[in-house]
Amino acid sequence: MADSGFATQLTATATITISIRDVNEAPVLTGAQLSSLENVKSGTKLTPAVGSNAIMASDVDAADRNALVFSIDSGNDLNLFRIDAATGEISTVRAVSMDFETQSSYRMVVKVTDKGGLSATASVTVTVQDVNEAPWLEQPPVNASMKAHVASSVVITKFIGRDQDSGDSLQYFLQGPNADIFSSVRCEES
Ligand SMILES: [Ca+2]
Ligand SMILES: [Ca+2]
Ligand SMILES: [Ca+2]
Repeated sequence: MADSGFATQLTATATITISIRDVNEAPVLTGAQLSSLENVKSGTKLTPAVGSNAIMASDVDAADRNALVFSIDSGNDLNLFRIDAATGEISTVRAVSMDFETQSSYRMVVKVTDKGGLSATASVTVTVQDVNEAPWLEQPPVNASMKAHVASSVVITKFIGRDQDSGDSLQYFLQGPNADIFSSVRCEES
């Protein structure tokens, strides 16, 4: 400020203090594509799929940075998964948690909340990878009887093999001390 009414100009200064009040800002969450083999045991952590990062959250407020809380907002209807509230890591809950043949992918919405109650959500997909599972005989071994001196190609007994994996074809073999008497096993689809 200055006046100009006289030969000598006078000036005055004042200091103004502007205080900026911190306002809480919402966290930011990045979703992920996760992956797991089927049939993994409870507590197995899901890993990022090829080309994807893990779930990541950030918050511009310094006080919130290490205090973000993760939760699964929706999509976990079967309670197959749990999320670590502090790290955002997702792991399986149930003993046989995911069956590729029943469902090969899941989609969930994950939420992160800061101390002030502001939140962000992002989607997470879980891809289940197929594992070859052992076949089984539907009918357990039985004692079969037959008459002596029968012609060849007589059906003595029948076993039905099953396999969970849709792409598998089954082969049947006889094992044991007398296996060579019964020369061939015929497989029939049923
Ligand atoms: Ca915040
Ligand atoms: Ca399988
Ligand atoms: Ca199989």
